[in-house]
Amino acid sequence: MKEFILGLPKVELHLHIEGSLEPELLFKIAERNQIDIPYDSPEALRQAYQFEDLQSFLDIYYQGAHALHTEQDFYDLTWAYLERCKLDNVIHTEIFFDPQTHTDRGIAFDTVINGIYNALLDGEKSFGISSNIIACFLRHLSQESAIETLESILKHQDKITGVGLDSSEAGNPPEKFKYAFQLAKQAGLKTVAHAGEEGPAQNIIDAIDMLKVSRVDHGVRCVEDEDLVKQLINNKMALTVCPLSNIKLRVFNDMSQHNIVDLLRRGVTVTINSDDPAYFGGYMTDNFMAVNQSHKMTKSELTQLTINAIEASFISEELKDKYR
Ligand code: ES4
Ligand code: ZN
Repeated sequence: MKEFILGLPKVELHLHIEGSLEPELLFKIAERNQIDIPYDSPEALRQAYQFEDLQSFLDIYYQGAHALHTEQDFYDLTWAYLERCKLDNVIHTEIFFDPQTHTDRGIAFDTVINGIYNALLDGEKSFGISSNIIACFLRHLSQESAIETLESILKHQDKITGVGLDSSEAGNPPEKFKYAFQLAKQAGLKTVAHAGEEGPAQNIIDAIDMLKVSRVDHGVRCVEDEDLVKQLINNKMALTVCPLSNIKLRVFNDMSQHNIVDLLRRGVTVTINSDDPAYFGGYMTDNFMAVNQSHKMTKSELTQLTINAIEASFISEELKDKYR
């Protein structure tokens, strides 16, 4: 099955590019930017990646992202991720970035988007990997700040497909960003949001109703509301599930407790994604392998995960036809 999974074409819909920063690259970038890292080696840093919950992860993740300064840094980060995509047979990826993590410390929006975008263009040329960019608002910050960020996003709308919502879910419900998302939609951007990761099923309902999302990031707590699960099935609303992330952040105790295969068998449009692979211990193939190991899936079920991701992606209909 390892060979089948490795060879299976994959589509990634939930990947924070800052979360793909491996300790080795972090050390290299920090050195050239003359930033001090309070660890002796990349191995020592990796050892420190033990999390109790979402917030304990986010604290370390934002620290790591602060090493990124120049356009070259963002290019190198994105390029390293694309090289991993190639190894994992990822044919299309839709990547998140967090503009405010960088603009709030004086890095220009242009620096960030140009570095990421140029690497993606080269990834398409060299590896044939197609891609889209989604800019996420940090939900622990204000809606005002999100709207200010939206203005920058709109200046680069030729490179950005949609907006998302990430960071601390507890205490920052979808409702807080209703107006910012309305403005984004009016401008022609797609919308997605993290919901039902650590927050309740109600956040999934609100992301769909108030933020008009095209898909839900995580969404695994939908099972707490039977009517919602039925609605997700009927409306073919996709969930971008991140199995290894959910174990690392203790959303589930272990992989055998994870509900993704149950949801798949019930007809929910679930997909497998890597979230923050440098922090959670695995890229796309690793996530597929981990789920298959504890749930024993058929080839047809594994293939369905890719079909679901193609359908839920923001690729043009022509390109979808090519991938189908
Ligand atoms: C994230 Cl796993 C997760 N959840 C919410 N926000 C995030 N940002 C980066 N990874
Ligand atoms: Zn995420």
